Amino acid sequence: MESLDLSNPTTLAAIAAVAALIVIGIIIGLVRGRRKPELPQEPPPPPPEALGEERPKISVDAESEPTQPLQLEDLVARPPEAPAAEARVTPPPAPPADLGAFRSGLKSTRGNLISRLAGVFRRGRELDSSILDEVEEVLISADVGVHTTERILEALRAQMNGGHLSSADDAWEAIREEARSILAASGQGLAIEQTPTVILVVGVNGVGKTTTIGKLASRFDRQGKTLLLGAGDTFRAAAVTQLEVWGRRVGCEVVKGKDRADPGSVIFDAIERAKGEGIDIVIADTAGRLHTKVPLMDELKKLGRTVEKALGRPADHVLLVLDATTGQNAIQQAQLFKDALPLSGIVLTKLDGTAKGGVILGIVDQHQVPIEFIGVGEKVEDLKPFGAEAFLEALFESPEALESPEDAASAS
Ligand SMILES: Nc1nc2c(ncn2[C@@H]2O[C@H](COP(=O)(O)OP(=O)(O)OP(=O)(O)O)[C@@H](O)[C@H]2O)c(=O)[nH]1
Ligand SMILES: [Mg+2]
Repeated sequence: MESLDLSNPTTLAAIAAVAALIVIGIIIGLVRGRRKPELPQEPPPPPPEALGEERPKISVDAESEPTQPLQLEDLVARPPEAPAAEARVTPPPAPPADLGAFRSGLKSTRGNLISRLAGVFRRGRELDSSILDEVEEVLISADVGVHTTERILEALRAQMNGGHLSSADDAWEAIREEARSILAASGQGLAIEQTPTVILVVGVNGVGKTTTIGKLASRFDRQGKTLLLGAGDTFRAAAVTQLEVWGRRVGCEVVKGKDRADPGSVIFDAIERAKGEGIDIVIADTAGRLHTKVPLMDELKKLGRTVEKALGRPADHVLLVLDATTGQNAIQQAQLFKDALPLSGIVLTKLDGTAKGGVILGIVDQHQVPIEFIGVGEKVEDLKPFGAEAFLEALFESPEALESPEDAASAS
């Protein structure tokens, strides 16, 4: 074997190259062997209990279904006693607006109107024109009024002549349908679109204006609106005090003037203040005055003009309060107020009393002014938005419903 010539530079260079390759190989081997431990470790998945600790707001339900991807709603805190399954139940559709209130409020009406109509349409009776005379008598005695009674009879007659009434149920349905079309524009609610929205509340003495204002203010307050009440009934000191009591109860301020101040100036101040302070709603009380005294009606017209001056437009809503127990008189009052101011809606109070609810049909039909609220008691929660369907449901509940012992007693 030939010995290496270490004096030869070529041989030396080859040896150096081989040595360098060996060193590089060793280094690469070392690096490969050490790379794994040097890399940062993937964090181990936290145990479920640790997750539970970190996310105390996640519902029990979400944790019991670990295979489900986490949803945004799972991160929303829920009270522990409200299981998620319950929270996800679709709420039942809202019942027609306060059917219960109408039922009890119209109890005497149902006793009067519906049980008597049920008597007219008793089963097996032949439907001839003599039946119309009886229906007429019942409707008139239920305060529906001559004008509206005639309208309903006309509808019945037309159906009868056209051969569409073959049973008592058909006749019953025809009356209900006519009532539904009379009430179609009622119960739309008061639009609160402008700031401030001004609501003038008018009506004769004692119908429930101030009480209605208090109840309305409470409703709006619960809806998060800011309110100012205007004590426009400056003729009686007690009227201002009564409004102040409601203001304190609701937590809103009352703008008042000096004794016997001009009602216009009080309402003007209230509107100016609401404009300055960005208040949502001004509700103005007015004196309950005798509608037969023309100068007092003139006063109301003047008040309307003052509102327009302060607001730059007429009052957004003029609500006429009528006492349902006054029957046909309420229909006449509506006419007089309508002549003084453009009425936008009616509040019919005291339907819990001896009122005959038929008057609702008469008022709306005759004056074409919608009913927006009904009063069924003196408490703050006794003002209900008028819902035509609920009203009809309660008023025209099947005659059989009256055969329950409770209703039979009220019908007698
Ligand atoms: N049963 C019943 N009573 C009511 C209802 N609304 C108001 N009242 C009562 O009717 C009476 C007169 O109510 P007010 O609010 O003072 O009537 P008003 O129209 O402001 O009367 P004046 O200020 O005198 O013009 C009060 O005793 C009220 O509690 C109602 O819906 N049902
Ligand atoms: Mg009053």
